[in-house]
Amino acid sequence: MIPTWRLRAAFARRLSAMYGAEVPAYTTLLEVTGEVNDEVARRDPDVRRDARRVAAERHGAIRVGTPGELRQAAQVFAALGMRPVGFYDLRDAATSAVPVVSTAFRPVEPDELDRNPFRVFTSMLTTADRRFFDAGLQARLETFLAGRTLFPPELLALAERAEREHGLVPDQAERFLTLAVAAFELSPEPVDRAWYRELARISAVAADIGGVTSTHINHLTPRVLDIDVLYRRMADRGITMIDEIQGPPRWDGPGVLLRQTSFRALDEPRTFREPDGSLTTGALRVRFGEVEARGIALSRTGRARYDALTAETDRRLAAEDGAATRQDVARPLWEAGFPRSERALAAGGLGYFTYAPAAARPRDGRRPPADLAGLLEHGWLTARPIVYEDFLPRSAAGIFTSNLTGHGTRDTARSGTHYDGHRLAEAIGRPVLDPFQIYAAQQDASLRRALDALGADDARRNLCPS
Ligand code: OOG
Ligand code: NI
Repeated sequence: MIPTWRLRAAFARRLSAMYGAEVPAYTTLLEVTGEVNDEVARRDPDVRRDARRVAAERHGAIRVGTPGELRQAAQVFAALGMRPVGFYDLRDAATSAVPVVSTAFRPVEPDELDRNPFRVFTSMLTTADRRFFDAGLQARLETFLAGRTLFPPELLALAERAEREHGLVPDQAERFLTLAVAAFELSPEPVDRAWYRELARISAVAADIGGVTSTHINHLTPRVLDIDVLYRRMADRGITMIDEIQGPPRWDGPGVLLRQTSFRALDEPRTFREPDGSLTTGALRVRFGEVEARGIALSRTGRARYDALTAETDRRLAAEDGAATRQDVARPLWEAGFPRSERALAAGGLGYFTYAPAAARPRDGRRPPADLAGLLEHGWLTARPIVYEDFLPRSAAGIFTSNLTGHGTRDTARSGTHYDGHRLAEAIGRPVLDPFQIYAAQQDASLRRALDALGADDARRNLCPS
């Protein structure tokens, strides 16, 4: 039996090989990422511990058209031990027309993340949203989508079995992986020129999703340990990067959440069916390569602080009117408004950590203090950061938009169809998990164990009330 995590690792590996063959610049990105990661790991023993996980770490992005397609994608990912986590509404987060709502499929348990953390950011077109599609176009779009098959029945049957039995026997695993990777390859099927163009006028994303008869991996993203060095090296190799690194600035304090950047989408040859029925060769520019640096997961309080700093950076940047970069404006704000050390982040309840009794804790009969700050400061507990495993809506919207050719159109006088995590869960037919709850549960369990081991009864009552 090939267990779930081996299926996931093999899928990620094969998808990466397939995408490298389709988009050669992605292979360059992997090379440079590998170089940078080796250099950082040589310097930093802390990082070396995670090097194996980081070297294999990728996220992908796919886009589907309907709740039915999303449900099927969820079935394929369930076979790989990946569950929907988080709800992202990109319709309002983007300045251009991005008519989608999204979730991320990923492993949830810490040991599963350690084995292979592969995740896929998955977006669904909101065809009923009147800001983008009128009733006539909605109906034609839905008819078009209802007529296509993204995932063949044999793939879905194998996925159901893999989910039920927590793995597959080797022959079936091979068949499942072949079909699953093929479902995300770029299709040679001709693109209907007039239909694609009609959708692209409204939104390039809508055309990429609903203008073709299949889905494809949109990008794959390796994890890099120094994204600023990587950004410069890619530029040195002559690859055009987007203007900035998205997310928190580089600064002299703990790295948190997620910093991402990408190279611009490249022309890819595609076959078109012209209005007169003839076949021609043209190009579409939708797929790209992205890279990311992952930092510490933030609690709701920490996230609110991050969002406030981001909003303040926006305000000041607008006031500077082009005289300063985002990085220049953000850094001093962070230095004034964000904890400068991991310990302060932990003690302030802004970030998530796993806690353990310190090996060198006081053994002179003193009682451990009742508060987290005291336990850390006086050497009773050690705190190890929990890595942020999710995404940022604003960066996601930025990634979408920076790679679109046109801005599209949106009728802002109309209101959008309402979507939230519950509605998305109904569409998927599976619960959409709350990322904050996942991190908090992991942190709380470690803290409880550590305090019990220390016999820190006061702290236990104070910090773990339940
Ligand atoms: C997904 C964009 C979001 C990220 O890393 O934030 C994303 C897409 O372009 O389909 O992948
Ligand atoms: Ni991405």
